Amino acid sequence: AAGFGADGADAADDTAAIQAALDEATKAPGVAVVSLARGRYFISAPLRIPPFTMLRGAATHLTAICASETDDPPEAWLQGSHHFALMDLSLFVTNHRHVIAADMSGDPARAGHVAIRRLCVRADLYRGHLEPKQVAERFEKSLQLSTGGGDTLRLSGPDVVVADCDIYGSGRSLFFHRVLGGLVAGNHLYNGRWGWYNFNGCNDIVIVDNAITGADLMSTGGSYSAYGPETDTVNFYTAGNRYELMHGWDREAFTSDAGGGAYAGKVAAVRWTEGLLEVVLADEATLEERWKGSLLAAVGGRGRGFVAQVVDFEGRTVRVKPFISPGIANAALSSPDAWTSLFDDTTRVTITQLHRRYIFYDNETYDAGIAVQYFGTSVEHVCAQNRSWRSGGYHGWALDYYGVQPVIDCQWFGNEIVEGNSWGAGILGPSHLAAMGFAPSVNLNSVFRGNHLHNNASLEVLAQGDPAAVENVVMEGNVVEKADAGLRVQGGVGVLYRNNKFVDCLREVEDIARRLEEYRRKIAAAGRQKEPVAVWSFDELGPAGTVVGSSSVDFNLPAALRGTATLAEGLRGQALKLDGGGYAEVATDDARYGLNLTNFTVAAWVRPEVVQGRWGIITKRTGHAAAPFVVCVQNGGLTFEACDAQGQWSSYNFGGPQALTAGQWHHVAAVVEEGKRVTLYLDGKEYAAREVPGVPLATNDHPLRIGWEAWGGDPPDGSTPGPFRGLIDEVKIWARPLSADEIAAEAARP
Ligand SMILES: [Ca+2]
Ligand SMILES: [Ca+2]
Repeated sequence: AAGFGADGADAADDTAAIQAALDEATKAPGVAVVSLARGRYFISAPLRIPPFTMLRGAATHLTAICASETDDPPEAWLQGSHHFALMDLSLFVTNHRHVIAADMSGDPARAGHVAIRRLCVRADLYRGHLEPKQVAERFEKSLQLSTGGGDTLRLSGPDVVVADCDIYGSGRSLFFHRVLGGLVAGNHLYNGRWGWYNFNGCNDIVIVDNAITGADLMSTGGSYSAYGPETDTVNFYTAGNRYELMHGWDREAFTSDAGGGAYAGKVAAVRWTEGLLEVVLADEATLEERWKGSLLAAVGGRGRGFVAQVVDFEGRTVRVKPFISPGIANAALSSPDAWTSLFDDTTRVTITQLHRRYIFYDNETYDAGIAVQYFGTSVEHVCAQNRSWRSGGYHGWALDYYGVQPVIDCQWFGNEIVEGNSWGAGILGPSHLAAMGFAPSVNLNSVFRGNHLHNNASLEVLAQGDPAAVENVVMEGNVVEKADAGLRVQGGVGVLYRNNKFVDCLREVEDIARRLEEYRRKIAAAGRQKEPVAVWSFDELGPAGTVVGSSSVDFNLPAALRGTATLAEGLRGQALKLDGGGYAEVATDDARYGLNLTNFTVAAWVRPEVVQGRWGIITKRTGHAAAPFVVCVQNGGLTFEACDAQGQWSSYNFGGPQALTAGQWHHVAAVVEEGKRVTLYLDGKEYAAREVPGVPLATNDHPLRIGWEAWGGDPPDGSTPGPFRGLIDEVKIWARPLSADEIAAEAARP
């Protein structure tokens, strides 16, 4: 470019000279190289890199381009379309939209064949002495480009290489869209404010030996997604990368992502024809061109676990290519009639985006919400020999994510959770390595072998909405040390756990489904008794600061006084006295598992000092979680809330009008007939009621809290708890619905 007047030793603008050299390069036959000699070059407008052109400096640290400061930056400072390369340069940019961009169509005729090597980018639209208002304006403007701001590198099409670069930008560090064949190796990528990285609709990608750092307090991580016209992302190899400091948004160091689906339902017929399987859907599907290449999977009934890729379709007939070994295919081909019995009228299939064959190997994650998450569809992924510090851990999560998205045939080998604290807003819990499924979706055939969880992390099987939402899990040869629970099993069908080693765990295997089942039997017996299963009269302090709960069954239900909770003169004898800084907690197994009641009554005497706002009376949860009952004072009224087994709160929640008076004793009661009706009583009279749909209540393993709720305050807010202020006395729980007369008798003043 020196021949065109670019001078790296003066402060004069070099835009025209470098652009002239680049334009001239298009006249050369074959590939042209435009060289920038050692020095510093200034540009005031974007450079356009023509096809078949390389812009190359003397070395990364010897040739630098600096873009002038402007309030109106171009779409990208370096803009190419296809067949271009940038090498051995540094680029310094203040205000920017995107920094380096190519044709993003993914069309092989006009996108792709891009190489970016040994490039250093420092792009910071917040550099210098901006006023807070200017920072806010620039941030908001950047969000018009993507939810993570402008892209530092933005590339598309076949054959894309980004290697040995150092990429620091204000928004997303890297955006690959419809890249077919990509290598991202040896880079340091810095995600900016709300920034992340994303591979959308890409196939055949190798991501090795990179460091990916959250460069801002609000940076997050990255994803492989299939959004827009894309319905498949296939073949990712991710190894030897380091992910660190992801604190913004959901903090996912890695997640797959692509909500959507074209069909979820039954199959009318199936047959083998012309080398493909023809599946006739029982109902109408919303199939568009983009669903070619997507996943068809059987998620329930006969043939569940079958996976195939959609080739084409006409009406309700979908032609698919099964993902099976050639041997099986040959056997089936020799007798095509065998395919007609693959499915029957119990079969449920889904057509949804395809994520297939991701390998995560030898990656390290520090400080993230999750290290590796399969969010929805994932087929044949392997996650092996990865290590995590202070992240949520690793999981595959089958979801109903705007479509039924299964997890099928995924494996987890030799991963380590070295430090296992999972931290969120005011929440600190154990990390996990988990197979999770949310009905009507399903997680099938997960294998966990040889993983090592060093501290505060658990192996977990979690089926939500239906025990069969997770089916066929093998967990063997794993080691869990220093954890509350070594292995937690909540639901699941065909869960095999054996030969795992638990060292210094409070509980080794916590099979919650099995424990709930045992407790359900006890509760059923208790439901036949007239007397309550639990009574806390708060009359005297027992051993270790607890108040003894009496029980008609053999439940051990001591209520521990927490914080500033104390006892004071109450309605009958003494009562629980709360000043907003404490509560009583019943945390035994008998409470955590046994108080997952189905048909029941909870009642208490309360004398609130404050009735405005939302304050817990009796709740079975210690944080935001599905709960079988939550009874609160809310804005002068009384509310009942509960989550159903399918995760919906709307089935059960309701409240009544203002009726409580601060400083006066009131008797409150909730009578719950599961799947039928919930009735609230105030001072012995029916106060509010609602019919509820025939859906069972959620269960959890949380303690019972008296005088506290996870979601509260004035005004009520999800980020602040609602500790009760005032007196609570005579808290009672029955394992049966009481009649109106019985409630009236309870509410009779002493
Ligand atoms: Ca110059
Ligand atoms: Ca009392």
